[in-house]
Amino acid sequence: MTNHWVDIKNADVILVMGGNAAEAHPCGFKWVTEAKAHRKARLIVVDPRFTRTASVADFYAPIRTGTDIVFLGGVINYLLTHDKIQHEYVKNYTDFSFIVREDFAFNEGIYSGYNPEKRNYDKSTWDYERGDDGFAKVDPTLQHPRCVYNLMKQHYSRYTPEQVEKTCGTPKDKFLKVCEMLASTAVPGRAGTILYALGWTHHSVGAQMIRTGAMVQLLLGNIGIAGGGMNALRGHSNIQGLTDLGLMSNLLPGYMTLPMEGEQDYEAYITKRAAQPLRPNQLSYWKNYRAFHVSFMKSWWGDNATAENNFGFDYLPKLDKSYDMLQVFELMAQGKMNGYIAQGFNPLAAAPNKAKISLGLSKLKWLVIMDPLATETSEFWKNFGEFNDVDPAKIQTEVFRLPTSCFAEERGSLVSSSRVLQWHWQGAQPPGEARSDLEIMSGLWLRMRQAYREKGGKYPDPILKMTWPYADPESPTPEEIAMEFNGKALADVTDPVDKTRVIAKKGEQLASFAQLRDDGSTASGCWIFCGSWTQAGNQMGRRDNSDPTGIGQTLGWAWAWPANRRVLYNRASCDLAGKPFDPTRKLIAWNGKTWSGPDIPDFKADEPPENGMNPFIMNAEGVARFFARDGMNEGPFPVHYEPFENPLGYNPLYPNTKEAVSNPAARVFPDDRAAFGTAKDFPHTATTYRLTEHFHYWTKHARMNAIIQPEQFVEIGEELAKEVGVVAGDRVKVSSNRGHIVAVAVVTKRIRTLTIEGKKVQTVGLPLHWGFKGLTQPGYLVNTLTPSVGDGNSQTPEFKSFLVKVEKA
Ligand SMILES: Nc1nc2c(c(=O)[nH]1)N[C@H]1C(S)=C(S)[C@@H](COP(=O)(O)OP(=O)(O)OC[C@H]3O[C@@H](n4cnc5c(=O)[nH]c(N)nc54)[C@H](O)[C@@H]3O)O[C@H]1N2
Ligand SMILES: Nc1nc2c(c(=O)[nH]1)N[C@H]1C(S)=C(S)[C@@H](COP(=O)(O)OP(=O)(O)OC[C@H]3O[C@@H](n4cnc5c(=O)[nH]c(N)nc54)[C@H](O)[C@@H]3O)O[C@H]1N2
Ligand SMILES: [Mo]
Repeated sequence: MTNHWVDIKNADVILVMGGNAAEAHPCGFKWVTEAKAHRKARLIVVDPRFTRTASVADFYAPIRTGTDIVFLGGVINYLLTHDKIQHEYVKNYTDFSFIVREDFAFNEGIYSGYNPEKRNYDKSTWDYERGDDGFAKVDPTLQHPRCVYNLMKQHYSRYTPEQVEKTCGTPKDKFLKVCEMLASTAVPGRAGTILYALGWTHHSVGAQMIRTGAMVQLLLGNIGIAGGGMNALRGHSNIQGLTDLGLMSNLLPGYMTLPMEGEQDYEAYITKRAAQPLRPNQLSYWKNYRAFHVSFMKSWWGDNATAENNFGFDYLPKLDKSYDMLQVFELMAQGKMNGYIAQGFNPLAAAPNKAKISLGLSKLKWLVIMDPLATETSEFWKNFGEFNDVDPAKIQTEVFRLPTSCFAEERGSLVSSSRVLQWHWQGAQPPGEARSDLEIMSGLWLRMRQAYREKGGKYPDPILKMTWPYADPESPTPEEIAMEFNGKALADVTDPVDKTRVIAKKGEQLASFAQLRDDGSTASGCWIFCGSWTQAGNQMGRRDNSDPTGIGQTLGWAWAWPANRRVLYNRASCDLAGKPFDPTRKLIAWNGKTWSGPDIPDFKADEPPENGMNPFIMNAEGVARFFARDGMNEGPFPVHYEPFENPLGYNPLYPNTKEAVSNPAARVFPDDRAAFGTAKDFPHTATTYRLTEHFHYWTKHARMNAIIQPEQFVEIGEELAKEVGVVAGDRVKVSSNRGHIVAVAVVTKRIRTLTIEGKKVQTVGLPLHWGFKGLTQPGYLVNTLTPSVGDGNSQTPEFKSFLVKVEKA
């Protein structure tokens, strides 16, 4: 989240789109209720289904799955053509005035630089024109035909209300009503927030859907203000912590990135990431990348990381490609992997195209399961009759099950969607032979190191030179790990201006990432967590919920990254002179000498507004980007592409294209493409989702949950039910080109027939929670049906839009 849970109460308009907060985030949803009760906030829900969130909304609009960019692009078009934008904000704090290179182009769904064989882009034309001074050129009058404002206006001009109705199936009047409600927040003093989750991420254009939402928020001046923001409602209780700590295959802690194979040179690696400012007088905060990165390597390799060996850069793996879930299961299916550790992960149930997952697992030599429960994956080789499709006689995979404890049986910190690191304490002892993940991983690591010591290996240094500074090496404590993530001074750290003044003594915990150095004198496992465990102790354990201004800025409650800041980009809540746009919901202001709170300023604390530094200091341009100059793989402005399995067979926005029907830069492996079906055989559009009564695949092991939601069901609309001759309670067979499931039909008014390009489209709703382990009725796994195709940036699977056929079983 750019903002935080409690801050939702400050919103005047709340758009829940691409998520179902009332059911999947019921505790956090109370802040929506607060906003409605105390601010008369209007809640809008846009979802293919009339969800329980929709049932308490002020306004609901239906949408076809996978078409949110058309809808949001339509909102952008509406805001621009009706002049419903926060002018002062957009003019000063975004890239509206930046001039784009002349050779940048966009034609029928494809941007300049496309390579159809490789299915990727050379992004060099997606950039600004530079002046002789090296800075980006701007035209503050916004007259230049290639300034971002004009390009964007042109780009979204075809996203009209009529087009939205035809492509999304959202009636035009309903769409316009949503536009009007959102537009009411374009004035200073009114705030709108967007809450989203998987309804946006689980698409082959998921990251771009989120981007389009962020663009709407920028036009309205809703980023950086109380009650505003782009708020990702994260899934598992610590999934925010997972990405923060770099547990994605291409990341390092604190959103630093691993080097690629071609990046063997340390200076080049750093220069590429430590962006120089693109405008005069601008701070580009990533210029500190080297300090964060060196401190990170010091934390891993200690005294073995020296200036002479680039602090151990050679020890870091260099990637030939990203090793995300889809990639890993592709390699496994090709027989290119020997072993796999599934730690707190049930891929047979959770990953797309189950047949491919079981094929891959069957080719492994060994599979390690670390889990408190017996998962489907841990018994994938057993033959569960009709629910499983493997022949155990043919499978050699050796499976090791290591029982772990569960979160309530250990202490440590969890990072919430609010970016708040909250310490929690152990509630119970783990049962039986269960051990904590920390202990199991340490045991594996120590034995691996021993094996390298004894037998050598191709390049044992990264492992042999790593520090392991824990009192009990077999079982490091959560406190030791947390202190290491925060980091400490390895030598006296001095003030950069007054070099005689020591700000952190050797051995002391650091107070903030501003104290990190690039000379090896500091260590920090995760720079954004620096400040969470200081000399004053564990900040994550704090429980002071006083809120001096009443807007939910409880800075004494636990600790938020970065720097205990609760609202990111909060400099943008003030005008150029440093006065809050909305004094009643002030986050920070310039008091003549410094920027000060109730929040921690997201800015240089003593930078006078008149110097002209811009608020978005994590961007080299200092302003927010409508034009994604780098970063996004399918282009700088989001474009509508159809889901890979779609009911139309063409792209209604760009009807003449063959290359750009679906995302031209999405990742598709050849065998997966061969497994796609078409609307001729699979005429119904399906989406998958969760229910309040279950948590994924674990709570079916709990008796109460198993009783309240005992069995797989499928939601279909009344018209589809009639069409296929099914009444509520009948058993239906749902098939895709990859397999089928059988389940109970729930016939509902909550899902309606949509008219898309003059054609009727039926949506099928598939909750995902059941399987063949646990106390619920044994059944199929929903991911038997889903296609294996990844978003162009995140490689998140397209779980939310694919084709099936429903028939009476
Ligand atoms: N009770 C419970 N709570 C949970 C979980 C759980 O298993 N059970 N899981 C947790 C996890 S890990 C996560 S990631 C979160 C997920 O939280 P959510 O994303 O809110 O959960 P989902 O139910 O997967 O999907 C949300 C909604 O997206 C809609 N949708 C599908 N396709 C589209 C589309 O193309 N456009 C739009 N606008 N909407 C679409 C679906 O109809 C559904 O209502 O929930 C977390 N909370
Ligand atoms: N079709 C479809 N597929 C989906 C989704 C969808 O919406 N539609 N959602 C996707 C999403 S967002 C997610 S997050 C995944 C979820 O997929 P998974 O993460 O694989 O599923 P879970 O059942 O939440 O958790 C996996 C295991 O973690 C174990 N566990 C719990 N606590 C601990 C612990 O402390 N240590 C260890 N080692 N294990 C523990 C649980 O017992 C459980 O078996 O599913 C994805 N798959
Ligand atoms: Mo999730």
